[in-house]
Amino acid sequence: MALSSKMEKALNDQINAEFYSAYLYLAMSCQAQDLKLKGIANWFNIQYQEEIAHAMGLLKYVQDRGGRVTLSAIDGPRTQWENAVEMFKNTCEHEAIVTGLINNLVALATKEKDYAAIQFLNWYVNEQVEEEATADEILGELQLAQNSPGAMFMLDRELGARTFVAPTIG
Ligand code: OFO
Repeated sequence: MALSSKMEKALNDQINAEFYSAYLYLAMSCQAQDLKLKGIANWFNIQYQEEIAHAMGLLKYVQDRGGRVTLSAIDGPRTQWENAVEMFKNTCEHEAIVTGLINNLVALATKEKDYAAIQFLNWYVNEQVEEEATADEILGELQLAQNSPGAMFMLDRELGARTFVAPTIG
């Protein structure tokens, strides 16, 4: 079954949103580097790569369904945060917005009776649960460590150990 034009447009919009997420996390990675938080800079760099993978997963799906990929301009992200807590607060807010976007996509696929798309999008639904939980957990740890340089050092080191594992989407 071919993608409906509404579905095709919505998936293209989501490709753009995922690239925007990548851009936002790359900006956070650069800010963390400026703040000498190398581990957090690494964590956000991996997050940037994850978001690119999310965009590419959607892009491939549009193509697999015989749709047309239309790339559009990516908005410039915010580029300054005071500290790591502010960055992770922003991450939590941003992921909640993305969860809303994914939910809207599922709602549209349901309305269009596009059961294949619902199945595919399920991966993203689960991924959002994971992303929101992880960001929330790190925010909590950072808030605890905020006033202790030693604890912050350890946490930064821990976040520096994150490596990129290409996700298997769909
Ligand atoms: Fe693509 O999950 Fe974050 O935004």
